[in-house]
Amino acid sequence: MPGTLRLILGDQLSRDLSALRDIDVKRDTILMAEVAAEATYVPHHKKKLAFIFAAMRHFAEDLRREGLTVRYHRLDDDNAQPGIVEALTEAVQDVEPNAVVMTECGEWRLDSLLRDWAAECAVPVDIRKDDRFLAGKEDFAEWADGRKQLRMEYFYREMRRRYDILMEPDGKPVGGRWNFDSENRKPLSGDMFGPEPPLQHQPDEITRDVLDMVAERFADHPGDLDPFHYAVTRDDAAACADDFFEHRLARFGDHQDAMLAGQDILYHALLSLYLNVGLLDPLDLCRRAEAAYRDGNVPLNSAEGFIRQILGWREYVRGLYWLKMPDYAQSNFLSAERPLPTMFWDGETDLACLRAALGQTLRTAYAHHIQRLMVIGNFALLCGFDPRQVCEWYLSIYVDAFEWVELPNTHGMALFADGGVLGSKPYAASGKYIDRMSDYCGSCRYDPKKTVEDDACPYNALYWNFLMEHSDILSGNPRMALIYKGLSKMDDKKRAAIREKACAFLKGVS
Ligand code: FAD
Ligand code: DLZ
Ligand code: SF4
Repeated sequence: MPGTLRLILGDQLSRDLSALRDIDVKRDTILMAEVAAEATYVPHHKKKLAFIFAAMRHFAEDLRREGLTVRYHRLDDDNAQPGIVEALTEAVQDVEPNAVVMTECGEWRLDSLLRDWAAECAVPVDIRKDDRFLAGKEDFAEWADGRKQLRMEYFYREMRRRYDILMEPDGKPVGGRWNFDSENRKPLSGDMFGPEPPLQHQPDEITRDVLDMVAERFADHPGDLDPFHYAVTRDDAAACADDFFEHRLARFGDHQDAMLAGQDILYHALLSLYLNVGLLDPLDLCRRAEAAYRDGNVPLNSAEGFIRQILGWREYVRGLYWLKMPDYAQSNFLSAERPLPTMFWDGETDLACLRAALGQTLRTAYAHHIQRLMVIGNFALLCGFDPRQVCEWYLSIYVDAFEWVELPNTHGMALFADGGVLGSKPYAASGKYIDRMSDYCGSCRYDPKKTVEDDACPYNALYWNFLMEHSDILSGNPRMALIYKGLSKMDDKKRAAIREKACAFLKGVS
């Protein structure tokens, strides 16, 4: 009797994935395929490719150890398949299954290809919900239905209630407030230089094989491949989570928005990559953060801040992605059309903050949220780079980047290209903000306190110029009222000087 063919994609490496739940060990076949189409639809960072392929190969080994049959295509196999659809078609012919089972795909692009393939398939195809997420697509659509504006904060409160996380028995939030964001912006302090570097893993033989393959086949992709220390198994990812809970969570809250030269991670988790491919479970991390607070090991602003990122933001952006795609990716609210300059791919710029954030990104395939949002994203917003090119860069370059999470964060949060679907106002900021939240400016050739002088910080003129350029569509935004009030006090001479300074800078950016 033929069994079922079960597809597992590179970001579905969870043993309790819906597609694996009722597996028949003796009869069923699991299909996993490293394919060129997924490896090259954007030029992924070399470390991202190595992470995904190494994690896929280790996961396949774990399944085999359980006695399961895994049909695994390596990219360097003789029978490598060009894409997931081709791998499926060949497997259906060879295995002759009675049905195909898969878990819905994370990206709209591949999801529609797979659904088209399923509609034509000779055997029944069961596409199951991805219940690793805490809000289903339908839940989110129901929550969004009839709301004039979608805002993460209200969604987050519902999720807190639904999962009973950081809640008092009377239904009120622990600590009397839902959100301790205002306590997540402590400026730099002298004792911040001390977090232990996060746990690093040494590549085993399987990973070393992958590293050789990536070095050979993807030499033209961006980023450094070596050294490679990311975890690629569930156990090692769990050790990374333990390391975060033990050494960094306690100060995550206070210093979430801080940036320090030479400190890639600070008190951040460095867990998004493991969550996004299925090696860690989001609910488990939220419950552990809550327990750490209740046991008196971490303050409330840290536990709540961390939980808000996962139970709130992560679920919210995923819900919004599926609610709004495919049109979401097409909008360009600020008509930004400048091509993305080469510095994004080679890191070469004399702006110290940008050089640090881009350099770290190219080296590690990781930057923390404020670097992504307020240094790189803010620069792209103020310069008016084409949102499609910016989004493609973010999708390529970060080890945790899958479109369902990358696109809302980049297109919506960082670039305001969606005109306010995700957030209520653009995250535009001058060099003053970066100076307040980081120590980058001290070693920069520019001065964050100056705007039009020769050595003035470019972010300053770009910021005011951005506000002037878009005043027709932004000045009416109530959350921008104070900023535009400030601008209205600026005399014409200063405005003209700022415009000239910004234009001169933009001319030099290519
Ligand atoms: P921490 O800061 O320690 O946060 C803990 C966890 O919360 C993260 O692991 C992540 O799972 C979740 N989280 C935090 N912020 C967000 C957010 N805004 N959206 C969704 N989840 C969040 N995150 C990705 O996972 N993939 C991306 O491709 C991605 N692209 C981004 C692009 C831009 C322009 C911006 C501004 C943010 C992007 N983020 C993305 C969100 C966030 O920056 C990363 O999740 C975070 O930096 C990952 O590092 P960490 O694990 O140390 O996170
Ligand atoms: C990102 C990625 C890459 C680089 N390679 C593969 C692959 O070879 N095989 C695979 O099954 N998945 C890969 N992935 C992850 C997919 O792109 C991902 O499943 C979809 O984009 C949906 O999120
Ligand atoms: Fe960045 Fe401006 Fe500070 Fe230089 S002066 S590090 S460009 S914010």
